[in-house]
Amino acid sequence: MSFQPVKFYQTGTFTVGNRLLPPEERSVQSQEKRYNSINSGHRACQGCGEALGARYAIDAAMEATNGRLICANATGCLEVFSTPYPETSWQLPWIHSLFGNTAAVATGIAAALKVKRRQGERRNIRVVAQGGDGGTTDIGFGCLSGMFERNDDVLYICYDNQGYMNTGIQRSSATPPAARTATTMAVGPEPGNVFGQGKFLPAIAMAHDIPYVATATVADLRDLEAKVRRAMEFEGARYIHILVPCPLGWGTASHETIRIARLAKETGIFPVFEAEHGEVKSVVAIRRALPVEEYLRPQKRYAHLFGKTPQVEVIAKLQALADRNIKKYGLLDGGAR
Ligand SMILES: Cc1ncc(C[n+]2csc(CCOP(=O)(O)OP(=O)(O)O)c2C)c(N)n1
Ligand code: SF4
Ligand SMILES: [Mg+2]
Repeated sequence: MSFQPVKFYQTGTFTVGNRLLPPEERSVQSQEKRYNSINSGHRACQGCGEALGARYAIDAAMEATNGRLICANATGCLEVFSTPYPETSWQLPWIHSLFGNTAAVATGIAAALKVKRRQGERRNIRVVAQGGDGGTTDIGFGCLSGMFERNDDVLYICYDNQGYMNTGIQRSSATPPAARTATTMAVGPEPGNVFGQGKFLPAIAMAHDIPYVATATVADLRDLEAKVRRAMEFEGARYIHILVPCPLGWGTASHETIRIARLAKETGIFPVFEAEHGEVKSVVAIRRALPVEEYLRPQKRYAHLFGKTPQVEVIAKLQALADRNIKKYGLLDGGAR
C-alpha cells in the first residue's frame, strides 16, 4: 500500500490527521486499533491531565508489549475516577493496591511472572505500576526505592499533579514552593508552600542507577509515547515521571491543561529529559526560556503572588529555580553541561 507524501507543514492532530504519515511515524493514539486501555466513561474532571497522561502512557506500553501487560494502580484520583465499584474503565488486567504499596504489589506480580516463565510459560508478560505524586513521592516511597534497588522488572509511572488531589488538594512532597493548597494556605508572612522542602523524584530514581528514568509532560504526547516505548526496551526497574496539570487543584481552565504543561517545560520550571543508568542521555530543549511568571499567572494556586502588591521577591525565587534547571540540565542547548 502506498502513502501520499505529506506536502504541507501541518501533519494533523494526534488522531485522524496522523494517518497521513507513514505508519512508523504515527502516534499510538492515531491507530485505528489503539488499545483504549482506559476507556471513555470515567469520571475525571474535564481537562484532567492525569487521565490524558494515563491514556497515552498505558496505551503506548500496551503497544510495546503487544497487549501483554498487567497494571498495578495506587489509590488516588486515577484509581477513583476510573473504577467506581462495580464499574471500571480499564481494558487490561488491572489491580488496585493500597495508597502506599503499589511498587511492592507490582514487584510481586513481576516475581510471579518470573517463576511462571521458569516453569515454561512462553508469553512474556510485563508489569507497569502507576500512582500519583503523593502515592509515589510520599507514602509509597519506601516500596518504590526497594523496587529500584532490587532492579525489579517493573515500569513505574508517576502522574505528578503536585498535590493530594483526590482527598481535597493537600500538599505533597512534590508540591512546588509558594503554591497554595488546602494545607499550605495563602495566608501569613510566607503564603503558600514553603521554599527549601520537597523532592524531585526523577533525580532520586537516577541515584539508584536503574536502567531508565525519564520525565515528560502532557504537552508533548509523542515524546511521552516514545519514552514509554523506550522504557519497555529495558529489563529491570524503570521510572517515568509525568507532569499532569490538575484544573481543579491548580485553579486553571479545563482547556488550558496542555498550554500550562507546555509553559512548565518552556520556562524550565519542569525539566524534560531521559537518563540511562544514572546518566542524563537527552533533554527536550526549550527554544527560548519564557519568564516563569507566564506559567504562574494563569494558575489560581499562585494568585496571591499577583495581588495588589505583587510578590516580586517570591516570583524571583521561583525564577531562580527555573534558571537552575536550565543550567543543570542544559535545557537551552539541548544537553546537560
Ligand atoms: C494509608 C492511606 N492514607 C491516606 C489515604 C487517603 N488518600 C487516598 S488518595 C490520597 C491522595 C492521593 O494523592 P496522589 O497520590 O498525589 O494522587 P492524586 O489524587 O493527586 O492523583 C489520600 C491521602 C489512603 N487511601 N490510605
Ligand atoms: S481533581 Fe485533578 S487529578 Fe483529580 S480528576 Fe480532577 S483534574 Fe484530575
Ligand atoms: Mg497528586
